[in-house]
Parts: sequence; C-alpha cells; structure tokens
Amino acid sequence: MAFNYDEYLRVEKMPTLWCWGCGDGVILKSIIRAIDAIGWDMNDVCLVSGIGCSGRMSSYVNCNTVHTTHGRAVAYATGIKMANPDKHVIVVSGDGDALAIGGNHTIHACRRNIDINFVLVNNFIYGLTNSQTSPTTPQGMWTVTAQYGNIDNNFDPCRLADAAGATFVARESVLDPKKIEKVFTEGFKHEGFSFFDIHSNCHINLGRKNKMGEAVQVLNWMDSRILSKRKYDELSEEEKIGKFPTGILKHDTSKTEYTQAYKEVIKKAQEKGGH
Ligand SMILES: Cc1ncc(C[n+]2csc(CCOP(=O)(O)OP(=O)(O)O)c2C)c(N)n1
Repeated sequence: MAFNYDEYLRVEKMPTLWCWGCGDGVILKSIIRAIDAIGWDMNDVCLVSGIGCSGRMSSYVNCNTVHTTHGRAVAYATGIKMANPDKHVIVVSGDGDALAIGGNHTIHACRRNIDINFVLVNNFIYGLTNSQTSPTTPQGMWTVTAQYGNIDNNFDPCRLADAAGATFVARESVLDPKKIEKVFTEGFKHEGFSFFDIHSNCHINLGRKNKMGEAVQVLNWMDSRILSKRKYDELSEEEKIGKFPTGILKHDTSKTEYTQAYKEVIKKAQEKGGH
C-alpha cells in the first residue's frame, strides 16, 4: 500500500516554499517515514527548527512545532525536552544555523547528551539568504562573502558532534532516502543526543552559482564526496581528504541521558525538603 504522507503533513501548506528539486523535501519525507516506522503518535512529537530554508520544515509537519530564531533551535528544544521528558523532540537546522551562529548551542547540547534528535540539513551554504559561506562550504567555492573562492577550513560536523559528546552520530545524503530513513529510525529510538549530518542539494544557491549548470551536476558532486564507513576506513589519510563516511558512525549507550540524570536532581532536592 502506498505510504500516506498526508496523514503527517499540513497539506494546506503545500506546495512547500522550497525550490523545485531541493533535497529538503527528501529529508522531510524521511523524518515522517521514520516516525511512522517507530510508531510515534504525532501528538507526542515536537519538531523545532531554526531560520533558513531548512527552518521551514516545522511549517509542514503535522505535529507540535516551533519555528524559532536563527541558531537557537536546540536551545528551545532543550527547554521543551526538559519540561516534557516523555515527548520526542526533533531539531532541524541548516549548516549556518547549526554550526555558525548556533555552533555554541549545538556543541553544548551534544555535551549534555539530552535525548534530542538533531537533523543537520547540510547544503554547504546559506541557502535562504542567497549564498553566504557556511562552516561546511568547501574551499574554493564561490559565495557572496567569498567572491574569490572560499579559503576557510571546514568543520566535519560528525567529528565535531562526536568530540562534543553526542552519543549517536550518523551521516547520509539525500541521494539515498532509504538510508536516511534507516539512520533516523535507529537514532530517533536512541536515548541520548542523536546527531545526523544529512547532505542536501542546493542546486540554486550553491550549484548554479558555482557553474554547476544542472541540478544533476550538484547530485554527482555530492555523490563523489561520500562513501560508506567501511570503504572510507580502507582509504589512506591522503585519500580521506574531502571525503565523508556515511552510515551510523557512533552508537554509545553507556552514557546517562540528561533528563534522566535531572530526575535524580529533583529527587534529591525533594528529599531535602525543597520544591
Ligand atoms: C540573528 C540573525 N542573523 C541573521 C539572519 C539572516 N539569516 C536568515 S537564514 C540565514 C542563514 C541560512 O543558512 P542555513 O542555516 O545554512 O540554512 P539554509 O537556508 O541553507 O537551509 C541567515 C544568515 C537572521 N534571520 N537572524
């Protein structure tokens, strides 16, 4: 039977504001499919987004949603999760939102290991505001703020999340929606901070402006940069430069989840006669 997306979407908001063929739609579908696979009730799900093209995600999913301020989605989500530890919280954030203006919030949420599912929509550019450099814009690319080619080194978002303390880390690309659905389904179930680096195509504000005249060129370029973790591990250090392993890169169940740890704090305070 065909999957009934309408059940999960605010159909009155369709069509989306995204450019035709934007990878963000694939990510939207994958989020919905993972929620369906797990069997979560949409009343128990809260999707929180920042500002950007990816930030529009919260407008389209028919659950509890908050469209927050630029770079602060995970700060809002932390408050939501602390007050509602039994609810399932998903953050959707662009590479500018999550790693530039919001980088500080992102690493500290990783460090706390709070049970939030953080979907980085990584299109390597500020999409909504027309092509400024983000922390994942590859070196040499043209952006509005680097018109002679970007000279900045990049963050590897998964390595950053891992080092900061996220306990579930995965990477996939919109080229393979089934794999995104699979890592979301695993990661959403994980009790702790789950970080997903999802490569998404911006063929308008990254591709076209970097002389990739057709959308498929952007997809081919993205495809040339990723490979399974197994294959990646076989590469020499030199060959690894500019390549990104996909799949589940970390799944650590040994660390205490933050809202569970906080329950202990509440218990101790109550025992002491506090409020
Ligand atoms: C405090 C603040 N600074 C700047 C902006 C302008 N702004 C809106 S979205 C955005 C960047 C969007 O890029 P990204 O987070 O990568 O998301 P995308 O649009 O690519 O999905 C910026 C700089 C803003 N809304 N608020």
